[in-house]
Amino acid sequence: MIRNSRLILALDVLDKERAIDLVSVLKDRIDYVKVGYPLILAAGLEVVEEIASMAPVIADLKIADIPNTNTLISEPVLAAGASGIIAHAFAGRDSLSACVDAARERGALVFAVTEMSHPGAVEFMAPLAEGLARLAAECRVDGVVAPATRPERIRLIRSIVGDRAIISPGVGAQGGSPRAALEAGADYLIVGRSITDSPNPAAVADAILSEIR
Ligand code: O7M
Repeated sequence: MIRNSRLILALDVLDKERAIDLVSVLKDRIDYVKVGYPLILAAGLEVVEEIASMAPVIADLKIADIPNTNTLISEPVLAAGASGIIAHAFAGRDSLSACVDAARERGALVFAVTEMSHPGAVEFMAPLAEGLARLAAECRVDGVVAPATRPERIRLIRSIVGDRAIISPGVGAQGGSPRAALEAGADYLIVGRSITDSPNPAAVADAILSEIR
């Protein structure tokens, strides 16, 4: 993985021109752009191709279906130029492996979600997170998603996934601290609204970068 800034921009905006403007301004400050359902549904899959021509894209479709459907979801988004895809681990070994296989065929990265960052994740995901992280490692994913809102959980998941990457959402708008997430073992911070909703996205990105340097 590219590792310069350790920032992944969550590009959850609905307007394609705004999305492209944000990437133009921010591309030298981030390692990847994470594009998910909001922008892809609003602007079409072509938006992945367009953004991928400016910065590496991780497609966040949180893929969680049967293996055959997972393959059918993964392939077009990889063909559109995504450098990585994100799948849920909870759908099980065969489903996650289908995403790993699709990514490998394209030389792309694959990440598995373990425990999510929002409060509701403690209801069902947290009790399963260690098993999900173990499964992700066994399926040879490149990395896992773990919550910056609960740095102690990043620490636990790090102890399971070894040197696989941990990408961590939940800083800023969801209340997590960039520095605490990295100190707990995250490799990358996924940051959306605190940058994209700001009147000065570059200044916010720069402030986060200086906090974590
Ligand atoms: O910084 P925010 O809160 O505006 O955006 C965070 C982004 O990370 C947004 O795109 C979420 O969908 C995503 N995310 C979480 O917030 N929590 C999770 O547990 C997982 C993700 C994610 O990216 O999963 C792959």
